[in-house]
Amino acid sequence: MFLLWFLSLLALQDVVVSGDSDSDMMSFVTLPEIRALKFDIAYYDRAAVSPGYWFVAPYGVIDPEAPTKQWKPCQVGPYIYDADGILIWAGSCMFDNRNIFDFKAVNNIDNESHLSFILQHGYNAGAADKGYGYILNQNYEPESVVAVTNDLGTFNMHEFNVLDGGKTALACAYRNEYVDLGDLGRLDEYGWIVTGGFVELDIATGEVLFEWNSLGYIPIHESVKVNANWPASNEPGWDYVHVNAADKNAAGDYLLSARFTSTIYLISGEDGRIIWRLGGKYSDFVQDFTFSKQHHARFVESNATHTTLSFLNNASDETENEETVSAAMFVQVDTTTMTARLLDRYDRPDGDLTRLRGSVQRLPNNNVFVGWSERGYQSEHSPDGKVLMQASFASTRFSSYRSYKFPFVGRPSQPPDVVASVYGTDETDLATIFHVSWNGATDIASWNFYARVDRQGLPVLIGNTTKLDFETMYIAEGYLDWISVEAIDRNGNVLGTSEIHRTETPMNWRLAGFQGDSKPTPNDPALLYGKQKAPVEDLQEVDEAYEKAQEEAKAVNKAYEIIYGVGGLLIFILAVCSVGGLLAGIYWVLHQRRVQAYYEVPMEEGHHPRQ
Ligand SMILES: *[C@@H]1O[C@H](CO)[C@@H](O)[C@H](O)[C@H]1NC(C)=O
Ligand SMILES: *[C@@H]1O[C@H](CO)[C@@H](O)[C@H](O)[C@H]1NC(C)=O
Ligand SMILES: *[C@@H]1O[C@H](CO)[C@@H](O)[C@H](O)[C@H]1NC(C)=O
Ligand SMILES: CC(=O)N[C@H]1CO[C@H](CO)[C@@H](O)[C@@H]1O
Repeated sequence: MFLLWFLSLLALQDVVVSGDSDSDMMSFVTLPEIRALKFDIAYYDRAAVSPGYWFVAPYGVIDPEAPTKQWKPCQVGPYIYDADGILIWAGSCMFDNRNIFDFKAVNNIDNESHLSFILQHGYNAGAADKGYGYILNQNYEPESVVAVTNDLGTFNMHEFNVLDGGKTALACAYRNEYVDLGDLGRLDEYGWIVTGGFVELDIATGEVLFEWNSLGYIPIHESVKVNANWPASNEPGWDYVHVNAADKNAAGDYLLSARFTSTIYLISGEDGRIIWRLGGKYSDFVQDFTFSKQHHARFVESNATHTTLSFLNNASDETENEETVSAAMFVQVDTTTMTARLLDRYDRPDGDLTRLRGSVQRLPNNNVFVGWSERGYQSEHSPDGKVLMQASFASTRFSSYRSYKFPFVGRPSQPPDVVASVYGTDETDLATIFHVSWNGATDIASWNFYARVDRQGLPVLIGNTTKLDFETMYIAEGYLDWISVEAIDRNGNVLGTSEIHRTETPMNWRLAGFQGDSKPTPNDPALLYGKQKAPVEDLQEVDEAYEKAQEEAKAVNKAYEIIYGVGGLLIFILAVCSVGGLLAGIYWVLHQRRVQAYYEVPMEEGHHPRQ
């Protein structure tokens, strides 16, 4: 009967989902305002990928949108997923659906996990809201909000690189300058150019501690994007360098990537002079590789004579390409011989070009994780170049400027979210359906479900289940009110406890298919789920029943999307099922009863629902 009911749901789902333009998004009963992007993932060697979570920040339109377009549910913003594409944190509502760039875990501040990102400037650029560099602690609370304190118009979107210790960070800086075009041999002519550089910011105050700008260091003719015969430009001017990444090494020198000179620069932290150029028209090195329009240049290692760098060789931009495939590159420059050699190259697995944006990361186990940006395309490679995994957003409408993988521990300051509702056709077949999630929490292995007779009543453990997805559904026998949940880690520790919630009831019980004379009253959970020891000989059976229940839970998890998508349908189905004399899911409830009735109410330390 349960199966029949479920199959009828699936049949209906086809009808429902085909008209649903959001099928590439996840939605949740517990967080109805959030639509999180789904990933399509292909694993080629699941066992060989590095442990860690994915950090992405999907955006739809690169420029801030008018506030009138912001009515939609929270979609755009920072997100964390696990390596199976299961959502861990949706930060889109926290930042009002605004674009977030360079979202990543920061594990170099102290011994705790942090997050950093750029909140893009507001819709009216130049107004008060110039954008910010953000650092969140592992409770998802802002620890530092770094504002633009100098004369720059916006917080540049390309880089927020928190340096070791978390005292300072690097950001890119663009300025419009009116200059003479002598660089191009046009001595008496003037025009506007957009210069590029970086600032090192004091994270506590936003004060600019060091600024470097291409003006006077990088001539216009070094650009691969400026044609020397172009008429002089009005403001803002020729985007002749387009810097997009900055880093700093232990010696205090800076690495700067400029996409439109196809050059990576080492810049002295002492006097700002360019120590060397790698790539582009005026490379200081004899190279055994080429690259162009690169992104995300980083120091991997450096000493007085050798520097190892990583970067994404996009090999293309919006209008042209120099190679046929983009690649993550690791190169070493040797300043004793002025040679640069390619150490490793990881081509984009689909053989295509990343024309804009992207990122490259060497992971702790030496795997390489690459964000190819468009549509959130990302891949992980073994050190010897095997593609272990590739994934991209199911939706074609979003990209992520960079994508990263990091270990991370998230401990949200908000309690878990739980929603429960009761259904049934008469007093004997009532069932309480729980949905639970905890936005941002890592390491949840299972959920414990509690009910009490009233707000002051003792919590009665009514069951537990493995966490399988961001949101977990659980069905318990009876009409349980005053419910709460506990998140449990794999060692049995309580990670967090929800508040006590009332169970939602149908607005009109009879319209919801309830056949009883009056509306039902909640059960006393202690009577339904009182203390009983599991007889030893039954344990095996309990395990089997539990596994089966879990399988069923997966199926039901799909079904509820319909139930909640079209509330009326559930009523219809319940009514239809009640004609057959069976409440939908009664099969489930029977199984659950056999399982849960055995569990003792845990009242020892570590299992108390914390209040
Ligand atoms: C980080 O942990 C190490 C080793 O446990 C300890 O020595 C160090 O003091 C800690 N640092 C901070 C900033 O807490
Ligand atoms: C600098 O690094 C290179 C490459 O790792 C290494 O061969 C060289 O010995 C290092 N030099 C010093 C002084 O440590
Ligand atoms: C549920 O709780 C019981 C008793 O504490 C435990 O043995 C079992 O592993 C738990 N099941 C899950 C899925 O956590
Ligand atoms: C590998 C790749 O796509 N490289 C391109 C990156 O962008 C620069 C500049 O736009 C191109 O010159 C490269 O060919």
